[in-house]
Amino acid sequence: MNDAPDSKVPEDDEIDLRALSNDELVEQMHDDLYDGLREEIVEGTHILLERNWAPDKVLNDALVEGMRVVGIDFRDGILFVPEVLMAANAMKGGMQLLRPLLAETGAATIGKMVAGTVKGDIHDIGKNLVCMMMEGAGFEVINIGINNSVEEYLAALEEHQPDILGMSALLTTTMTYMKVVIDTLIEKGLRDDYIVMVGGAPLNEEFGEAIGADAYCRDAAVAVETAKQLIAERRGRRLSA
Ligand code: B1M
Repeated sequence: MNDAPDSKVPEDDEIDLRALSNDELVEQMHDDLYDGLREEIVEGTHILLERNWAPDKVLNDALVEGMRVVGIDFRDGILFVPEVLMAANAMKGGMQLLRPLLAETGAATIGKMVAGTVKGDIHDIGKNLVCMMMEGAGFEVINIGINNSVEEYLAALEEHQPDILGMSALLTTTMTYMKVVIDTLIEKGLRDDYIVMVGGAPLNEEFGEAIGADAYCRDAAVAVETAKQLIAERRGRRLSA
């Protein structure tokens, strides 16, 4: 029998993240996210970046994938709200590091977006991801946070004059508020001034169409591609008008 201590597991049982291979580290980060360990997530993010991982690879492989598992276990009643909150907080720690790096990879501003989660809804991880990815792709993003009333959306649109209004909802009970915002834009004669993009787990293509949005975006990557495409189409129309 070999009594020598495992070199990767120091005696105080703390795992030395730096001693792990990339695959082991990503797996460990999924576990740490699940356990809501913010410091470990920040450290793991640092290490992967030091190992020259692209920021979007760290985001997708280590953080988003970890959060997906958290989501499944929350849905299945294995995790509860406080644990999910801790996981979300840990994820935010990693995202804080990645945000400026993702933004740096972008070229000059190619458009402006005001984005926020709708009234009654405090979910912001996905919306923040979309904002980060849009910044990374070169958009200027004004993130107006969570629980936005129609008045707050309108005030932000007036103040920042963006090309795009992005709305996020994670609850079936709040997603219908997107229609309230779009209908108000129509009432005020402002609808055609903005591209309206919507997203969030309970939405789908049909819902986006039914409420009169320009696009439903399944995820942050789709949001970036859709935004680029719709802005190009809009600018093309203006040039030919
Ligand atoms: Co909430 N929650 N939650 N939650 N939560 C869900 C959404 C839920 C599906 C969990 C479940 O039951 N399986 C469920 C909703 C059920 C329903 O409506 N049918 C639910 C519930 C019920 C609740 C509460 C009511 C629980 C309670 O109190 N009993 C409560 C509601 C509070 C409120 O908002 N008023 C609540 C609270 C919370 C926490 C506070 C604990 C926490 C939020 C922390 C935070 O955001 N700061 C939380 C979390 C974390 C989740 C889950 C587990 C994960 C959400 C998430 O961050 N996903 C979620 C389960 C799930 O979705 N699997 C759940 C990761 C994120 C990257 O994905 O947000 O989908 P997502 O964003 C994606 C795309 O959707 C898209 O791009 C993003 C990135 O790729 N996208 C857009 C999103 N917004 C976009 C906008 C765009 C474009 C694309 O515009 C341009």
